[in-house]
Amino acid sequence: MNIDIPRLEKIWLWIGGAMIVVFLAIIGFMGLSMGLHPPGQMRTLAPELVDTTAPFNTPGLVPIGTNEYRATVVSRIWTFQPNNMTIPVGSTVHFEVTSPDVVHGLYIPGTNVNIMAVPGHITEYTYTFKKPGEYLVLCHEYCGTGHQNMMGKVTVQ
Ligand SMILES: [Cu+2]
Repeated sequence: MNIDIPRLEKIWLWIGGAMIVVFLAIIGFMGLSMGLHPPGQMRTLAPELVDTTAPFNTPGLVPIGTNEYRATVVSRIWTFQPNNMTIPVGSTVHFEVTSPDVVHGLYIPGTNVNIMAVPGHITEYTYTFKKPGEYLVLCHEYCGTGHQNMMGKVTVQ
């Protein structure tokens, strides 16, 4: 089959094709040679090992200094472990979050806490709660039929 393509159209097809090749080459170079990856997912943990691997086998809030805490959170269908945390005002919380099943999110409205809980990865984020009050903890990634019930609470007093 011989299709008669106008010369100008041929030129633009080649330019478009060349751009795709260049862009893919740049992405490949950055990903493979420069080691770029999504932020906050440096640590990995196989989903099937979450319940038997420290610290995620004992999720919870642990004081690690003056007004400083480490919150080890397992997000699973359809709850957060722990889903109720109480801290003094001004506390800095180092979140570390993972999931043994599907992708979840940990979002605390009114703060910058917006964490992806991805199976196989441990996502970390640090936040200082300067205002007292009750903060809602929500899953913001649709994760199944019980998604709307997946919530928790941080009380800052
Ligand atoms: Cu969820």
